[in-house]
Amino acid sequence: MIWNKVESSSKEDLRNLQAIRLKETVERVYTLTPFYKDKLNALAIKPKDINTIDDITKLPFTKKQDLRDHYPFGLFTVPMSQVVRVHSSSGTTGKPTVVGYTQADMDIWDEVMARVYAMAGTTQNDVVHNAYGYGLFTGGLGLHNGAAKVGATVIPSSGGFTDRQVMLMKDFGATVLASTPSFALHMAESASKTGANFKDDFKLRAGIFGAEPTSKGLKKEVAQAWGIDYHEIYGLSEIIGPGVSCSCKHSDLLHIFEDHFYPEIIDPKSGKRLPDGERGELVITSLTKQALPILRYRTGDITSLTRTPCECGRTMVRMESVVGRADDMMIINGVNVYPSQVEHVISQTDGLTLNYQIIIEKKGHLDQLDILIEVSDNVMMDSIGAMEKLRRSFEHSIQNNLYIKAKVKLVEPRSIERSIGKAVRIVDKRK
Ligand code: DLL
Repeated sequence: MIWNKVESSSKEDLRNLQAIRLKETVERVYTLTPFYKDKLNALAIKPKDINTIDDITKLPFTKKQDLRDHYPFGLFTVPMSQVVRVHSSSGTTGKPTVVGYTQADMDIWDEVMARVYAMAGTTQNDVVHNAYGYGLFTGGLGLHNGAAKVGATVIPSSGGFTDRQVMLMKDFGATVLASTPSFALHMAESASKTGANFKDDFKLRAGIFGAEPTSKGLKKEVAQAWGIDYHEIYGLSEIIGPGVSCSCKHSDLLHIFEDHFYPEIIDPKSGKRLPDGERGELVITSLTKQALPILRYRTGDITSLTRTPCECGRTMVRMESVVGRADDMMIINGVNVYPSQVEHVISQTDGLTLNYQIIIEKKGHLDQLDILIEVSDNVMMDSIGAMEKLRRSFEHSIQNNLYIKAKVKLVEPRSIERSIGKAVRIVDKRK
């Protein structure tokens, strides 16, 4: 089901629309924020120099630090009397990055979220169980308003209280689950602990999962555990919140709503634009935002773009699932590794679960990587020989696949602390 026919626009129509919107955005930030005026003047760029969407490469980048430097509302282009909502990014250290919305921004957010729900086939006949956290984090309210816009019944359960959530999902007949993938797995664990029969006790048929990097293995496990279609959603508060892109039922690639958010991929080191298909850092320009328009925002997320047609009929550019964040990349004795690559190797190993934690420490001059992993319920922890064999075989797989040495510790099922929102996978004690 396609929510808005713009999602199937011709390339030419889309480029024309993007050009008009980019020009308006540049004019807006140039006249209303001294920050962008100074940046554009320094590059000798005036709004009149922006005429096609390809002119976007003339524009400066915006970084998270720029938002922090103007904390809390310094980059807003409207008076506070026009700001109807404030959210912030989910970082836990330092000052958060604060974002604001006018009513028109809220309407766009609802619109793109309705497109997301339509991708997951959601209608007024659905019951959406929303376990994303409500509050300053954009997940809860973003997923809430989109579900309301398509007319579904929303259960605003927020995060935490896992056992209770599972009970409510069953009793209220939820058909669509919205949560982080790690929390969905956590809820599946909790449901199976109670001896639930997933097929008969629950009515779930689809899930909208995102907000954290997730390996193919974990996605498969969530989809299989609940017996549902897995739709991945991507987004970030600086651009709108959830609803920048989402995967339809035909592939794992995520359609970017590029009539509102213009994507580019750059080499994170040189800042040079990379061609379609190559992995690099995702940069996004908001094309319609009023309260906080943002030029070429460096998301820090590593992905690639593809323009091959999709069977669903949507023509908008697609991104692959985020491989990791540029700043989550672990450099272990000179080798670059993303946590999702470790997760992938775990998912390929029988007897291990996707509940794990990576701990990095400095031992002398060398980095030491410890991986703590819970074994599956069917692994006999009291068979020392079998456990040692499993441990060694996994250590070899890590070395063969990722070219790093790791010390692996296998632990009992359900012994690693679960997080309510985004999973905490890495503890870097070198920092
Ligand atoms: O996490 C918005 C969101 C809420 C997206 C609910 C999806 C569902 P922030 O708290 O600002 O916003 O964090 C944004 O989360 O730059 C990525 O690093 C990460 N992220 C979001 N979606 C995905 C995803 C929300 N599907 C940051 N895969 C982004 C991987 C994701 N990482």
